[in-house]
Amino acid sequence: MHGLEHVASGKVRELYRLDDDRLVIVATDRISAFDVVLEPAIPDKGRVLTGLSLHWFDVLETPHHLLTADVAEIPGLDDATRRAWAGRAMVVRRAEVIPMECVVRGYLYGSSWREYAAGGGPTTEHLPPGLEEASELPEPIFTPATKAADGHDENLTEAQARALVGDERYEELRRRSIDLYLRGRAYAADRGILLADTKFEFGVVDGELVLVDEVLTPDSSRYWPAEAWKPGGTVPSFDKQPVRDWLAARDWDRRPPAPRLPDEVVADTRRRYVEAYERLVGEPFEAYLTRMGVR
Ligand code: Q0N
Repeated sequence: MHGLEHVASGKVRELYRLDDDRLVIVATDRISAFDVVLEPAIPDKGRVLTGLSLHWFDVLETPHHLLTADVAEIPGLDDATRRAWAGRAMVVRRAEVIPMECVVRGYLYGSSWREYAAGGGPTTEHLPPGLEEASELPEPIFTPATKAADGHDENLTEAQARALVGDERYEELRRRSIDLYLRGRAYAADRGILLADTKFEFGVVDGELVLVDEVLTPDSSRYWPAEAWKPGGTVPSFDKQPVRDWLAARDWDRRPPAPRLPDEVVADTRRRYVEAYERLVGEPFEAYLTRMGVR
């Protein structure tokens, strides 16, 4: 037992209250595909994602909400929880979260490609005609979305986004988001990984606009192996492709529950997450686990 008040559950993360000013985000090993949480979990996936967020907070040098990822600094945890949370928990400053997901896309893919191919919509309103699926965009586009009541993302037109947060805030969020995306993309490209698109969340603490939530993780971003990218069709996901391929071969109708993942698919997927960590951070994942007191 840890005694912290549970604040919210996401598909893969849990949020707790530490005190009036601080929250604890715990990344679990749950994995989702096609918006459904699968079983079993992927061992250490939450630690890979937390390790990647810590790395990006470190290298991006942008105002953010992270205070510490050292579980020794969380008061009142029993030994079992401290061990379970090591490497996967972040203590963060409580922010007033901006109610808009700041999506940046450098390539035309996924829901945005489908929208474009069907004749256009909010995410593609400023794009030229004649682009192919997975093509690199002339410049990154800011395609914000809101979380609808059912938890599904709803894309906003630029006018809707401006109305939601105000013109000044909109322009600040767009500038900060595109700048972070471009810097993250250049960093990843140097390590053989394409950052196709990503989603940032921001909040306000003491009047300052800070990056919150997870940052440039495989769950909030679309990472592609650089050598596998080719415009004109689908591109395999760096992390989840083994899961997607296995589910596709099973002919699952995408209604829960999904079929249970076999051990080989779980092991293969874990390797892909660990490889993403090692390529992006440039150290063995085991070194992260040791530093965080996990093993
Ligand atoms: C917050 N969410 C949405 C964790 C993430 N620094 C903050 N201050 C206040 N609220 C939030 C943060 C952050 N980060 C962010 N909800 C509250 C995403 N959650 C979903 C559940 O797990």
